[in-house]
Formats: sequence, C-alpha cells, structure tokens
Amino acid sequence: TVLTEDDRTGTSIETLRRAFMDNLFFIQGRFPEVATKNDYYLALAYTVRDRLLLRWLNSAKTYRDQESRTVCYLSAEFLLGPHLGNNLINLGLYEAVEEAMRQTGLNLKELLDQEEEPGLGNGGLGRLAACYMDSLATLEIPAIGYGIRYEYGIFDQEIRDGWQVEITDKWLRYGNPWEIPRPELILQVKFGGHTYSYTDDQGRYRVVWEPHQVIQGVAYDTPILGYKVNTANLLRLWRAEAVESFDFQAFNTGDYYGAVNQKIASENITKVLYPNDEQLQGKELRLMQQYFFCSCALQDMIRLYKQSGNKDLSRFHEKFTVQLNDTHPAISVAELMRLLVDEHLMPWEQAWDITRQTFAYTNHTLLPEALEKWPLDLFGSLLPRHLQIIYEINQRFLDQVRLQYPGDNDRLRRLSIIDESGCRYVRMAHLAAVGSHAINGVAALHSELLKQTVLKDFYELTPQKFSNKTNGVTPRRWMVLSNPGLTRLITERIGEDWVKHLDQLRRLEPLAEDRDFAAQWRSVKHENKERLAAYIRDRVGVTVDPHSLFSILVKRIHEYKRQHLCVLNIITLYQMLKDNPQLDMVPQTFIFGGKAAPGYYMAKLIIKLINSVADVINHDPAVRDRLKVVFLPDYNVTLGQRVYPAADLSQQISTAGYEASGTGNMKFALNGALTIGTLDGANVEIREEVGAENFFLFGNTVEQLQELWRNGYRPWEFANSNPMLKRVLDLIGSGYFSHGDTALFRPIVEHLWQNDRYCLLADYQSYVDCHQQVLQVYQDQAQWTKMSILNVARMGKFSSDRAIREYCQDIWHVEPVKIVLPA
Ligand code: 26R
Repeated sequence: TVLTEDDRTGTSIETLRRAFMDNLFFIQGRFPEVATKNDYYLALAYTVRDRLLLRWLNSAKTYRDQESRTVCYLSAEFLLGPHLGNNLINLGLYEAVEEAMRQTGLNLKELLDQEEEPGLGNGGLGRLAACYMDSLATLEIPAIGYGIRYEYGIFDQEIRDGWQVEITDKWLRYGNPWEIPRPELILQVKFGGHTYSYTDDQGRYRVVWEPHQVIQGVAYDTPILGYKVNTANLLRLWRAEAVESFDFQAFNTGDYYGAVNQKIASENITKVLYPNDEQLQGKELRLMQQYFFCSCALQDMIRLYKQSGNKDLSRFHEKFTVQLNDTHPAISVAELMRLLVDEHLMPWEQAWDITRQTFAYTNHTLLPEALEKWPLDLFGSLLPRHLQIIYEINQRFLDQVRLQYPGDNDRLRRLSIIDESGCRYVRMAHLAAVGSHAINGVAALHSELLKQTVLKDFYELTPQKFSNKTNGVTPRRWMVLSNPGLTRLITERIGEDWVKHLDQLRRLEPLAEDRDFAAQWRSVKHENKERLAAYIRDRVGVTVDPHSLFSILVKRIHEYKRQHLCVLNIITLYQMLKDNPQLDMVPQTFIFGGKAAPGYYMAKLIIKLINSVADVINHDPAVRDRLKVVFLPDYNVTLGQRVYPAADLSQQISTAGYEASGTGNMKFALNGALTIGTLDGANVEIREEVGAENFFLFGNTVEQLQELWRNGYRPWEFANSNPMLKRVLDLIGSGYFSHGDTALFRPIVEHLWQNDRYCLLADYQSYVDCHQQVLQVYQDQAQWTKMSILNVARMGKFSSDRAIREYCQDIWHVEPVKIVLPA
C-alpha cells in the first residue's frame, strides 16, 4: 500500500491541493463554479492553519511539560499585517502552495490580496510588537503576546478633495480564519465601586473591592509561527463581554432596556482602537481598555502558573517575565500587587519583590504630550483599589528616596508617581519605572536622551536599571515576503542563511564592485518600481515614470516627522524648474503615505497641503514629467510591503531628538534605498553601520538645536535671510496651491514663521543642499547602485532577531526551547 500524507499536515503539492479543495467543500460549503475569490482565500487559509495548529499544539504541549520560562509581551497594539503570505514563508510552503494554486487554475497573489489586514495598532509601536512576536518564535523562545482584540482597528483612510476622511475598519466582516475563540476561557474584570477593609480571623489586614461593574474577558488565540522552525507561539487577545448575556433580575423588574444597555456598555470596551498617537486627554474608555487587558493577562498567567503544579505564587517571576510596551500596560504593576496581596494574601514586601522582578518597561517616546497621565478623580472612580495601592507604592518609594536625598523636596516632587502641580494626576511612566527592574529606550540616542530628560531623576536613582535596545524589524516580512526579487538575487549569491542571521548580508560587500551583480540589482529595483507605478496608476490615477528617482516618505503624519519639510523642498525644486525651464534635473517622483489622528488638525492640513501641491505640480506642463507628487491613501502594512521595495530614496527627516527610533528607516535601507536623514533615532546607528559616505546627512544635531533654543530661536530670521525659503513660504501663503484661498494653509505658514516648534526653517537650507547631492549621485547609476548594495550588506544589525536576542540576554533571561514534531 502507498502511505498517503495526512490532509491536515502534509506538505506535498498534491496533498495541499487536495486539502484545499476539501476545505472549499466542507468549510466554505462551495463548489468551484460558484466559489468567490474570498471562498478560495478562506479555503487556503484553513489549509495553512491546519499546518500551523500542528506546530502550535506541539509548542504548547512542550512548554507545559517542560514548565518553560516564558516571555509575556504586553501591548495595547499588535499591528500584524496579513497572515497568509507570512505563514507560507515561515512554513517554507510558499512555492509549493503557489504551484498547488496554479494547478487548480488560481493565482496565489490574487488570493493573498483578499486578506483584510488586522490593523490593531497605530504605527511604530504596534508594528514593533508584531516584528518581535515573529522573532521570538523564530528564535524558539517561549512567549505569549497579550493584547486587545479590537472590533475596529485603525480606521481606513480615504482622500476626498485632498482631505483625509476616516472610514471604520470592519476587519472581521468576512470572518477571521487565523484566530481561535476560547469561549470557555473567561476571566472577570472589575470596575468602579469602593473598597473596605477589615481584620480577618487570623489577624490579617484585608481589603475588599466591591465593584460597581464586572465585565468578562474572552480569549481569542492567534498562533505566531517562527521561520522554518516548529515553534508557534501564542498571541492572546481579549474581547470584552457582559458577564451575563441577559440580566434576569433587571428583566424581572421590567428594566429590559437597562439590562441591554449594560450589556452594550460592557462590549464597548474593546470596540475600537484609539487612533491617536499623540494627545489623549483623560479618555475614560481608554483607561478601561488598558486595565481590562492587563487584568486578563495577569489572571491568565496566574492560571497557567497554578496549572503547572505550583501552589503559592512565590516563584511567579521565575515562570514569567513581562515586558511593558510603553506605559499603556503600566497599570499591570498595581494589578499584580492587588492580585498577590488582596487575592492571594501575600505580604506586601514579598509581593513587591516579585512584581519588580517580573516587569520591565520600554519607553517609545520623549514627546511630553504623549506621556500618559490620568486625572486622579477619574482614576480613583474607575480603579479605587489601584489608587490606594499606587499611594502605598509611592509612599514606600519616596521614603527610600528621602534616605538617599535628605531634604531634597524638589526631587521628591519630580519623582513622585503622583503629579501634584495643579490638577493631580497619576504619571504612568513613573509607575512603570518604579515597578520594573529594567527600563530601556529603543535607539542609542533615544536611550541617552531618556536618561537626560523624562527619566533623568530615575536614572540618577537607579542607573543600573537603564539600558538601550535598538529596535529591529523582521527580514521575513520586510524582505523575503515583500521583495522576492531581491531575496532571490541575494540568496543566489550568498545562500539562504541571511534570513535568520541577517549579519550574513555582509557577504554581499565584495559584490558591490561586481558590474554584473549591480546590473541585476538595478533591474530588481526597476521591476519593483514598475509594480508600484502600476499600483499608483490604478489607485490614484497618476502616471509616474519608473525611471525617475522614487523618493518616499511613509509614516504617521506628525509635525515632528516633518512631512511638510519635504513639501518645502518639492516646492523649491518646482521653483527651480519654473525659473529655468531648460534645467537639466533628474526626474523625480515623491511619494507620501500616512494617516493623521482624526483630532490632529495640523496633521490633516499637512495631508491637504501635500495633495494640493501634487495637484498643481502634476498638472503643470512646465514641469514636463520631471517632478511628480503622489499621496497614497490608506497607508498600512499591506501597502508598506509594496512601497519599501520600490524606493530609491528613504526620507527620514524628523527633528533631531524627536523620533525615538523609527523602524521604517530600517525597512527602506534593507530593501536597497539610500537614506536622506537627520541625526535622529536609529538613523544615527544606520549611518554608523552603512558608513557616512553611503548616507545623506543633513540638519541640526540635538545639541545644535538645544543651543538654538537657548539663544532664542527666531524662525523668521531664517525666512527673511533666505530668498528661496521666503519665496516658497509666500507661495503657499499666497493661495497658489489653494485656488487663491490665502486662508487655507495659513495655520501652517504662520506657525513656521512665528514658532516653528520642529525647526523646519533652521534645517531647510541644509536639507535642500543635501537633496541636490542626492540628485548628483543618482546621475551616476554605478555609484548609486554600489551605495545601495553596501547599505543592504551592512544593515544586518537591524534585524528584530538581534534586538530580541539582546532582550533575552540582558532583561528576560530566557533560553530557547526546541519543538520537535511527532514522527
Ligand atoms: C498615549 C497614546 C495617545 C499614545 C501615544 C503615543 C499612543 C501611541 C503612541 C505612539 C508611540 C508610543 C509610538 O508609536 N512610538 C514609536 O515607537 C516606535 C517603536 O519603538 C519607534 O520606532 C518610533 O520612533 C516611535 O515614535
């Protein structure tokens, strides 16, 4: 007899094809003649999911049997991007499935396009969490990601008349084949009410929290597979539900609608992701979201801990290490204390030891308005017990500070978890810092600035807690999946090890001088640009020339990221062409993408400015295809995967000191783009790695800007003394790009003249000059290509594998656990 492969786990083309058809019939309930593309997508997704589950169940079983030490990554955001393609890459089944689909008369690419991406994050922070989950699994580290299963993720962006319009993201509309609901895995979370205390019969002081409301969290599990390993880790996201689907008591007393409202209110907690990456003023629901998922996560960890045979919780920190992704999960510090002290009757000192040994905190921003603080009354009414616990933590903490700095009351005020100046607030960064044994920034410069600014006093108190962990990105999604052409070319020359050991890209260095290789390198880039050009024609209706220099700026729209500085340069180039129609200038295409927080007026106006400038320039015959400007709507992970491989020039132009790290900068450089950038965030380290001669540097340094402000920054002086700059600003102000409307862009121009918080005018000339150098080098294609190859060859450091290894060694102290599939 012939041994046939199991249809659920087999990986031959034949088996994959049979399993796929089977799923089309028995899961989708369709036959080919009536099946939609979505039916086919789902049938394929379920085929892949079976192979995933095999690895996941074996991982879970192994971790349980071996009682493995586990990393818990707590994050309010996981910006995963589409699963199907990534899982195929990590399973090593991409080609086989592509062939199986071809034999079935289908096109894998079209099926991949069917997937609605889970946009459960705003930007860098959420995407970093996703890259880290990929690397944890690839490095075979036992890990759980805990977060929120938002029903609506980050909004979809449409552009109407040049303005951003937000559309709700109904990502679950057609079902989600990648998650497994666990309706029996339910945990209760309390809100509001009051506390009382008493002494129990053993003479112990006890506090009871009588909540006003109880909500339940339901677990939804998504397996996260590593690259070509059998490890599949758990991403566990929580959805809020009413405790009872029906409140009989309310029904009996006739308040049916009251009961229904109660139910709806409970489910609201996980309804929607807050689309802000800036100010969030005392949004009660946001604090509820944070507490909700942290409480579920910690209760779940305690449940798992007890399951593995441990009785008391004294070794909790040996089983789990918990990373706080910014301060969004910082309430966990107080919650673990509450669980240990109130519910498990542990003495305070012991609980505090365990708590601090459990948590570590990553800071992702220095922007003062993004530092989370909660008004005391709001906090106390929602989490009365936690406020008491925080007071107790604070008191004990400040008592210690007093010993170290007697009489230094100012220092006490600065360090306190409670901000007492004016309205009283809980400072979440302080709670996270006090409750953690490790604190890190996300790039070398950022980590230094952290110690000098927002966490200065904490650094002086406990310098040993501080370290740097420079961000990284996963080469699986950001190279192998999104740039198959480049992947093939690299692998042909240096083998495939680089995908897991990105430092191996160094072996490309000698090829930077190889003319044959350079030609192939250029042609891969050109094909990627052609594909993006076709997409732009389809979606935006603008024709761009793939031979032109593609300059790309994609990221959230924020004044500190200075998209409008790029616009000033574009208008400068436009003026040069108007002045001198015969000017021999490299043809250029500027491509923008990014979402603005719905309440961030200036950011939305910047989008309108980009589109207005695009409109004028793209229609001006004087420019004759030498300059094109495009705003790509709805920038997200999926679009990022199209954009990075097609870039010649990566624009990383934030004001020095403001971008904590940036990760888009890494994705561009890994795909062969050269960078024009400031000495900000990880740009500094990228430049160090690729070499100053392969990086276009401009702008003031952090120190120079500090000096500028110390002496009183007067932006108007820069404008008045620079004719071209003045002309560009006046042109915007004159209504040239707004059909004569002089009021429309006044807020932008006015702010630049008067305040210019992000120093665009101070950096303008340096940027314009640097850009001219870019154009010069681009004219020498051999030189450009050599620089591009050297960039990729030297970018190995920026793999998220390297970053995760550092976290494992320095902070988490965890070891890999091999997963073996049963024969
Ligand atoms: C408080 C709430 C409104 C909020 C504030 C800020 C929510 C989200 C943010 C976004 C911040 C924390 C963020 O995304 N920071 C980014 O983190 C990336 C990953 O470390 C960095 O690369 C990037 O530089 C930084 O801006």
